[in-house]
Amino acid sequence: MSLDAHGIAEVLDEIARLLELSGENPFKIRAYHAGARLLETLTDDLDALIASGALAEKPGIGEALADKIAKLRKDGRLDFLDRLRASLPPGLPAILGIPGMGPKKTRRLWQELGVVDLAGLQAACEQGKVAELKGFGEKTQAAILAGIRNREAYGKRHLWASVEGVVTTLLAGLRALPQVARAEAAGSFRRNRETVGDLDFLVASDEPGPVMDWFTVQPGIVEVTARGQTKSSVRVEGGLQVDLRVVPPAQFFFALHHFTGSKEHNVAMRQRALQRGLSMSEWGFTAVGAAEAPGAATEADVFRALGLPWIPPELREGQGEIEAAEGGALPRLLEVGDLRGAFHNHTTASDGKSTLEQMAAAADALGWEYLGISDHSRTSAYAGGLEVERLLAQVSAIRALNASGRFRVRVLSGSEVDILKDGSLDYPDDILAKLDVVVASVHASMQLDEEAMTARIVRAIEHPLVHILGHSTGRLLLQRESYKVNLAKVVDAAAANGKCIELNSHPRRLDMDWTHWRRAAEKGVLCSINPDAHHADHLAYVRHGVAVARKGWLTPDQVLNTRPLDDVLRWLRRR
Ligand code: DGT
Ligand code: CA
Ligand code: CA
Ligand code: ZN
Repeated sequence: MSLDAHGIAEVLDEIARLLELSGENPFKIRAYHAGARLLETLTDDLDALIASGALAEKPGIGEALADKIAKLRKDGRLDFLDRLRASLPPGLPAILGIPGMGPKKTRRLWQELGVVDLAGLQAACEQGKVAELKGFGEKTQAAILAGIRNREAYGKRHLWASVEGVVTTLLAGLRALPQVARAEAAGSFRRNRETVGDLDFLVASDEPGPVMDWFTVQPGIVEVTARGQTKSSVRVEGGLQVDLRVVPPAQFFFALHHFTGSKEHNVAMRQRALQRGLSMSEWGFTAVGAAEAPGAATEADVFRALGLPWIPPELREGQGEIEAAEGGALPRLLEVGDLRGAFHNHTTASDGKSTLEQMAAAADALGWEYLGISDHSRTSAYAGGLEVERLLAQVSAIRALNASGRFRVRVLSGSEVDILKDGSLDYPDDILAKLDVVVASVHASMQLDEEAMTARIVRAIEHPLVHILGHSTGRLLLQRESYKVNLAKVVDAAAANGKCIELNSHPRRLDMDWTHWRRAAEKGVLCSINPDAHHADHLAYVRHGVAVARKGWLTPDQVLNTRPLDDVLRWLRRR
């Protein structure tokens, strides 16, 4: 894969670090760093500079470096870099990831203590050897140890929902600065990925200095890892990295598009631009031929220049969105306001924290027409699963509540019935038949092999009294993998039996995963956006489900709980 100017700058910085580890002479090292800075701030078109030979004329570049940049631009890799890496102990570069451990210090620990990897570094610190080295001391040694222990937290991804607060706070703060014309969060956050690696903020301003000053001293920042005129990076509590880039207002929408990504989407857009005689980068368009390069006063202008309508960020995953946009076939994506209710929610009868009445009141407050109550079934005893008598008592209570007229919402009696190990259900048919809505879920025996698990779930889907398959993979994001299941077969079974698959909106579940919905919907499978609420406040989780549904290209008519009450009742009763 070819690299853009920023990608190449990162490689040049890496080369500089590795050269420093090798003990190379400082002039050589400085040249690579200088090359990286030049590329980061390049306003000319890189391809044109390479083609004309003008790159080698730039201050501090020279023929050799220009040659390496051209190779990186073309192939995305360098033999030179591979050889450089191979010449060093393979565990050494990882030490550079520890805060405060630059190449110089790392080289000294290697040369003087024989430290060649993180495990060796940790041992040396624990034995007190690092503190004894000239220029290190107790404090540095303690900081290195803390850094090693934090590494795991720093390396991980973060739930979308858990970083939303940081985004909201920083955006509000940035937008309030007098120097800031615009501010947005780009990257995977803007694309509604269910987890994010880091946050990418973009600001339009002619005065980056004060913006960076403000950004790097915000409360909650535990470390400033880079502080520059155009880009700064910090870490906040929990290890989340936050990047801020400040660009001149005229570049803002190009940069916003670029740093929203995805990489795959960007590559496809760049190819399309080239076919139209435009070279595209995060700085803007450059005309390759005689044509004039258009600017952009909105993000839609960027797409318009390539003959496309604006593509919602959620769809920019390089999965055919450009073709769909070209053919006028972009979907009208689901919105939270399209929802008229939901089916999978718990109460204090099982493991919920809110009563039936509190749940109904919360649904009323959202203006919902219907609210499904589906508490756990008897086998899920750990979760207060209901014995048959208690379930029947709840059915009567719900009937009475609806008759009382206390709430506008129509409460539907239901169950989240366990799919037992063999695929049978946790209540007999005559009991299930009394319920308005039956959600069937796997909660135990998750270790089955793929074939057995798939057969188990398919059997539940085929059960005539089941309406909806609950959280279809059992995953807990960043905590527990999906159980082994062939989702293509599950989707086919749902299609063949006219069943609905849930999009569980709990921010740690969000399954079925967004990558499966487009195909499922094309096969006619209905989606149900369910909050799986265990508290009245959790009904609002549906917005996370909607975010993922949008990534899955879902339109309102492909989602059961956009339909009015009468249609929903008809659909539920047709079994
Ligand atoms: P993340 O942070 O792992 O959740 O995912 P992203 O998509 O936020 O990725 P990130 O933070 O590395 O970069 C933000 C965007 O910048 C990415 O979606 C596309 C753009 N970008 C970054 N590096 C490259 C690159 O080498 N080539 C291209 N075409 N775009 C890139
Ligand atoms: Ca990111
Ligand atoms: Ca980033
Ligand atoms: Zn469940």
